Amino acid sequence: MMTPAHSVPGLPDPGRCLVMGVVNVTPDSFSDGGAWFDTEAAIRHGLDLVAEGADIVDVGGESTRPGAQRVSEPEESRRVLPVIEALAAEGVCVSVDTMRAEVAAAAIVAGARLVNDVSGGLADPAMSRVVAKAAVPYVVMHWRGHSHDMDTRSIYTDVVGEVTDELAARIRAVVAEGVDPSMIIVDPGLGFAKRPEHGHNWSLLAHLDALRALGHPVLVAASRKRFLGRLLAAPDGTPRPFADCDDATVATTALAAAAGAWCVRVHRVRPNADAVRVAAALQAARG
Ligand code: PMM
Repeated sequence: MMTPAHSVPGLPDPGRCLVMGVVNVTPDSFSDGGAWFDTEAAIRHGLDLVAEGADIVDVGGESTRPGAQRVSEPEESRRVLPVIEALAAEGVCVSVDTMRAEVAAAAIVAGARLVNDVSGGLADPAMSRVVAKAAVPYVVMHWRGHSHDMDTRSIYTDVVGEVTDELAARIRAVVAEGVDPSMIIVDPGLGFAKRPEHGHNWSLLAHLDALRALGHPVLVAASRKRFLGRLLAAPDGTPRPFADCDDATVATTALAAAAGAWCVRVHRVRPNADAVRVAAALQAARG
């Protein structure tokens, strides 16, 4: 069992794996689309997640579910900015889940302390400069293209080696744009150009050590992803619905925290916050 390898400037450091709770301000997200689309409901949900033990609340306004089409920049800003502003005003550590530099910049002004970019800087060439200038932590996720056709890009001969190499290339690129290496967090991008039927996500979860060897904190976002629904499929092969995969998510959280993940991104906070505490207690008992 391994403790998280790093603390990140400006973010909480409770000495255990962090818990990032998700607020998707979207009508159509992968796993909780529509539930928090209303601004007031999204703010309430963010505060509830903190009360349940979230260290960070991740606010996103664009669905990245497989096949999703993009929303416009003004619509994305309209969705996320009031929620970020209200949560930050309550003292919540907020991250903005966006691929757009303009949205990230406005979110930082509104109080976001972390930029979570599922494209790792590939979707918007201006993103790394915005992050560098604001000197905020930056989640660089492994990504091979937008959601509408990402499944066609999920071709690997060695998924762990290729994801690690491609993340290393992204780290070099964003550092070349001025991002401070101590602000970079890496994420294998479970479910993004990773196919449940090919075991890509399981291979990555089984080899978090390879990602940790990049020298940056590792964020793991397995919550309610398709590969869990497939694992738990009914006898006739029908995948388990997303919202019924929360117990399996908790299991991935315990295992990822035990393997040294720095943070888990989850939809249901309380059981996952319990799981990271279990992993931390075991680690402490081992000395
Ligand atoms: N997955 C989703 C959205 N944002 N951010 C990071 N860093 N890593 C992820 O794997 C990730 C993300 C899609 O899941 P959701 O729509 O269920 O929130």
